[in-house]
Amino acid sequence: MVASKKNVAQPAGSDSKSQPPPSFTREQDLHALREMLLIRRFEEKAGQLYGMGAIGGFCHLYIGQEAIVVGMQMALGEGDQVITGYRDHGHMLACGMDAKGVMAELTGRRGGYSRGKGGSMHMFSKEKHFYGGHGIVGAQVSLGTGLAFANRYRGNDRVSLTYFGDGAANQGQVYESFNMAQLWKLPVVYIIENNRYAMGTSVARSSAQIDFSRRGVSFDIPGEQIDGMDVRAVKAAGDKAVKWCREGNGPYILEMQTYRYRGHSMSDPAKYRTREEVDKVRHDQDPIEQVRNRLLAAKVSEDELKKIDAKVRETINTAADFAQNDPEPDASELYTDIYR
Ligand SMILES: Cc1ncc(C[n+]2csc(CCOP(=O)(O)OP(=O)(O)O)c2C)c(N)n1
Ligand SMILES: [Mg+2]
Repeated sequence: MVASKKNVAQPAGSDSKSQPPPSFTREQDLHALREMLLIRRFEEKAGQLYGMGAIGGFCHLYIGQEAIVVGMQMALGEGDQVITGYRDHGHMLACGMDAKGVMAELTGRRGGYSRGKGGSMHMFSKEKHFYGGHGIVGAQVSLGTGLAFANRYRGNDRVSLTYFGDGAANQGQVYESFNMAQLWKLPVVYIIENNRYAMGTSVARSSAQIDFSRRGVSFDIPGEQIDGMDVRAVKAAGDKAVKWCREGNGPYILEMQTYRYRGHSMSDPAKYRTREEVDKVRHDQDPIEQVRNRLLAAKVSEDELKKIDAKVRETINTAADFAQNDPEPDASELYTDIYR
């Protein structure tokens, strides 16, 4: 995964092709570490609970991709919005949603964000400006563009971060959205999380143009390929793209080159890639290890890092306990919050 860029209609001063990402302060690295660990430990626990039968239905883990949502969130301001597909636990935690509420939704309990009726793919938080959680591949792209349209219409300066996968990038409504977003100069950053697979289909087998940063070429939407395993590169790209949108220049595309360590969902035969491929990315590019190593090199002690991990584990264990002990929704909830 080389962070090469083939840009179109680049904004001025954007040629950072061979430059290393700007460094983080120690505080930024510590923050990124905490946030990424929170997501990883949450997902590991969700995987365990699923194995125990405490979680039913679909469940898609985000392990390996943590640097993307954490880096992008560091580039946002209050009121900016986030929308994504079904691999959404990391996005919610990065937005500041409570791990207890997310975990309890996975287990179908009352205290879940959708009162236990939405499950893994369908949670929302108006307070944290998180608009879901969508199971239909690509559907969130037109909705995210709609959020940007509303911002433009209301004349505020909010930006919509619209996340989708390499597989979703081949859906038709994505290009209808691109057209309208550029036509009306809508403030939306399209973040394509290229984790190299859509279920069991590799990008090479499914995509005529595998440089996703170029998917906006015919609409004149600028795009960049970013090393999505390096939280500093993500944050720097996020800063630039969000600024571009906030200043009224229209949409921006960021292709985040990343990798998912686990299967597509909880049932995945894993026959489409080798164990060695997964191990190599984990070993060479893990987003959390990168930050840990930087912090150790900056003389942050192993002990301090262990304390951070212990605190994160405590948060996750509390969330898991809550999610297993909170009552299920009352039967009368079957008839609330639904279209009839
Ligand atoms: C419209 C639609 N078609 C097919 C599916 C089945 N499906 C669920 S996930 C998925 C793959 C999407 O892959 P990608 O966009 O790369 O996201 P990733 O799972 O890698 O995060 C497919 C085909 C669906 N949910 N919706
Ligand atoms: Mg994918």
